[in-house]
Amino acid sequence: MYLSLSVLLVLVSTYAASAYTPASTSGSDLLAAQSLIKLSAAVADGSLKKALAAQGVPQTCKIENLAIRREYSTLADDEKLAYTKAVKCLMAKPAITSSTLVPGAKSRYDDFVATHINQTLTIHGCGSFLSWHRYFIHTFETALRDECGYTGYLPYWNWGKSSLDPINSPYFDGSQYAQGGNGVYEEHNCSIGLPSGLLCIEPGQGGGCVETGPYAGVMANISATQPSFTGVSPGNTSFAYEPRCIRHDISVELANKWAGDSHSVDLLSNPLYQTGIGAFQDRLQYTGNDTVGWYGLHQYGHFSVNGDPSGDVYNSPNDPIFWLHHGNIDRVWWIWQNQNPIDRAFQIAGTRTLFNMPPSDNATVEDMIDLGVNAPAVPIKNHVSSVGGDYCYIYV
Ligand SMILES: *[C@@H]1O[C@H](CO)[C@@H](O)[C@H](O)[C@H]1NC(C)=O
Ligand SMILES: *[C@@H]1O[C@H](CO)[C@@H](O)[C@H](O)[C@H]1NC(C)=O
Ligand SMILES: *[C@@H]1O[C@H](CO)[C@@H](O)[C@H](O)[C@H]1NC(C)=O
Ligand SMILES: *[C@@H]1O[C@H](CO)[C@@H](O)[C@H](O)[C@H]1NC(C)=O
Ligand SMILES: *[C@@H]1O[C@H](CO)[C@@H](O)[C@H](O)[C@H]1NC(C)=O
Ligand SMILES: *[C@@H]1O[C@H](CO)[C@@H](O)[C@H](O)[C@H]1NC(C)=O
Ligand SMILES: [Cu+2]
Repeated sequence: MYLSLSVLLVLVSTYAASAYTPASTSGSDLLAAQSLIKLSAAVADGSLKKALAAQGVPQTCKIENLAIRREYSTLADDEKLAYTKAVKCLMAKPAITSSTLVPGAKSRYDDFVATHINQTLTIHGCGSFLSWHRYFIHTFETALRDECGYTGYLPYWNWGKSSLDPINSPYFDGSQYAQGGNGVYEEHNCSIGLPSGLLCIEPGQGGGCVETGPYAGVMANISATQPSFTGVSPGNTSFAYEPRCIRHDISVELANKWAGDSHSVDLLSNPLYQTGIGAFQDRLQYTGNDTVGWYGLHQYGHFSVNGDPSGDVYNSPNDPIFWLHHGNIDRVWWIWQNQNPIDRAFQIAGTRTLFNMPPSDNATVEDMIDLGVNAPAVPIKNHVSSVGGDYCYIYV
């Protein structure tokens, strides 16, 4: 009796794991296709090149060099493994960052984490958010290719696909083809959803170390900065070497409520967010105002993975899902921009500090984006088009 019950349980859990079906993202995929057509037209008739040139930005992208970024779940198994292998290669290479400046930086991967921590207060909730992260993920993609022999491009995580069942999804199912698994169960309290603090994230089935998937056993090296997950403490000093496991508590509740494709479609077509880049980027990054809570898709991605470092805005790139998540952040910006490629290319809104604290001047497209040891500083205006400046990529 006992035996047959456990056999049954195994069968049921095997069935449950293999029963994952992605939810439809046809709404936002259609918007992406429409944007691609508009972008192609603006390239073909020379109008985008002219608009970029008027701001002193060259357009050197040629069709034969065009990189195509694809949705992670559409990659073949060997392509997924090649991507993961390159990420792990960066984790195994020595850091460039000086160990005096950042004692916790042990790997090339950590160089990226250190840069993000260092600038967190001037690259989120402000004018450079979208362009800074576009340059950041592009630089990471370039490092994978130039330093680790990767021949593909950065994949992205279209949140809607895993909105019904994130834990068994190709991003998090804990197989070697995923970008992680859930953490082992560890008791914990709800986490406050930042920045509004209105919505508590109920504890899920994880909370402890991630012991499955290709990054099992990988240590986060640089000390936590502002952890929101219960039981994780900030480092004794910033940038300290405080190695610890990566933890997840993937939230099915958040995925169900805030990641469905209708949220992406709303962001990209509701007239409220079509008025200008300010309204668009605010909806993407907030979790509500003083009275009403929600999860913008940017906050959703980080906080639905939760744990450490995804629950720590500063250290979030220390979780490899960061790159796929920000791939899709960049993609939704790209879709939004290319709904009107000329008018929307150079739009910028917001100041130079997180939620304008302390108060600062408005950001401009002439502001420099500095990625520390990872890449040369380049002005924002060179990051406004995926086929302008040094960029040459599209999303499919
Ligand atoms: C942390 O440092 C160790 C070497 O001390 C390295 O093996 C590991 O990959 C680093 N972690 C990351 C995320 O780069
Ligand atoms: C942090 O930024 C400051 C100011 O730009 C820079 O001097 C310092 O080298 C940076 N530190 C790291 C770890 O990148
Ligand atoms: C959860 O919160 C309660 C009440 O504040 C506290 O007593 C308990 O230690 C917390 N549990 C964890 C795992 O942090
Ligand atoms: C902070 O320093 C204390 C004393 O050196 C040490 O016991 C503790 O483990 C450190 N904290 C972390 C998170 O490493
Ligand atoms: C908060 O957001 C809701 C929904 O968007 C809106 O109706 C309300 O007016 C906002 N309240 C404040 C104080 O901004
Ligand atoms: C900064 O931008 C805001 C919103 O677009 C605008 O109202 C304000 O006048 C700008 N401030 C300056 C000094 O240009
Ligand atoms: Cu960030």
